[in-house]
Amino acid sequence: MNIKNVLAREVLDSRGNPTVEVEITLNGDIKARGISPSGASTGEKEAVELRDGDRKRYGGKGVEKAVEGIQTEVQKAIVNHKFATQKEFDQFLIGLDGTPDKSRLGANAILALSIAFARASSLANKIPLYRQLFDRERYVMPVPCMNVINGGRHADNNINFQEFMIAPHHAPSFKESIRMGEEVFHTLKDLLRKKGYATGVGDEGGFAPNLKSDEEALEIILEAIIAAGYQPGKDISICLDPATSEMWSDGKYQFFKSDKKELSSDEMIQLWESWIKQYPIILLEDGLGENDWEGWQKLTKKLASQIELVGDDIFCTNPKIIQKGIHQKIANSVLIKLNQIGTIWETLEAVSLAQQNDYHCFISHRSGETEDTTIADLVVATNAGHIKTGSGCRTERIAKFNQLLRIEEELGTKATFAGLETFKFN
Ligand code: 2PG
Ligand code: MG
Repeated sequence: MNIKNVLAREVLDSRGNPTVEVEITLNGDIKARGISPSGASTGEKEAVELRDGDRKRYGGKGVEKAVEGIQTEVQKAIVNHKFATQKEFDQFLIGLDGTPDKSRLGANAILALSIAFARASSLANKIPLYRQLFDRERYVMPVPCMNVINGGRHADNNINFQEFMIAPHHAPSFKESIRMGEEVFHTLKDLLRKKGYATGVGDEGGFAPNLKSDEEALEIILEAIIAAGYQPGKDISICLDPATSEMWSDGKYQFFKSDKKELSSDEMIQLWESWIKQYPIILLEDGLGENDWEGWQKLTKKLASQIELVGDDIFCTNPKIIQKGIHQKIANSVLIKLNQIGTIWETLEAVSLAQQNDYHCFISHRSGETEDTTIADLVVATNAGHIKTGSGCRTERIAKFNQLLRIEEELGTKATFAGLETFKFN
């Protein structure tokens, strides 16, 4: 791939905050774009976004410096250069940046470049992006884990935990699975309205009502699943991301919204044990915080044989940290977010390390998203079997579902739907 030109610009994410878009042109005038997403409940060890800090523009969130770095330094370094593979391109950028956390050029700049290069390569090779990322005979279509009730840092309501997801796994295809999910989503809206709750949505398109408790979120989701004509546990189960790093302070978990209680690490584990007994929960992400490794070991020992325990903030999609986690028997699954590590190649490295060690990979969007649908192709490429990319509305979320519908159609008999198996451990 010979790079003819690279352009960058400041565009906006789904929260109306600036982010970086890159356009790469290859020889032969093949042109492709990439846009970086952005998180709100970020892990401490994530690759660093470069933001201007000039409070007169976008409250300091502008990305003009990141754009300028691409237009000057990166452009000079990559235009008229040949890169044979994604690895070569991404390693070149990592070397050019020169910092361990990509803070000089910015992970937002580097990821947008990396995505644009992957897309340009797929166009040059005349293959779909998922095949460019990983060429296989057969692919697995993911279960969409839809975040139907938003709380925590993603909504201004009184729910402490960040994400209450439904996983419509008992379906013959992705297409049917997303239909089931949407039916529950709409039924849930009617139920909330009937109960006098607000039906406005949070950052990821899930409802953000003021409920009496976090448990009520589970109860009302179950009610919606049944009212939509499905059986909880058999057809549709529940996945949670309470994002507890956000609650961890002074060695305790502080509930910062409704019922301002504090729980110890052991008490949090007890809470999860009781919820798992009571509700059809099959996946728990960030059930404990990123700085509670001891708690995580206990949690894993207790619950890893029963459900998928996903590490998000604790791993930050970073192969070095994932390796440490595997060694210390932390979790049994890794959340995969492109911009936590900052390049496509390192993301694929993180996935293969996890999969080689029998960890699951749960592919994820960020709460600040765009029309870029790369994660839809990524989940198919990696055969990861499940994705979270928001709820049943908001186009920056639905764009990924729509891309998955196209991919499933294109793959035809070369694809199978993941189903409940994808959450199980042998
Ligand atoms: C998470 C994500 C995505 P954010 O915690 O898993 O749902 O949120 O992008 O704000 O980190
Ligand atoms: Mg998370």
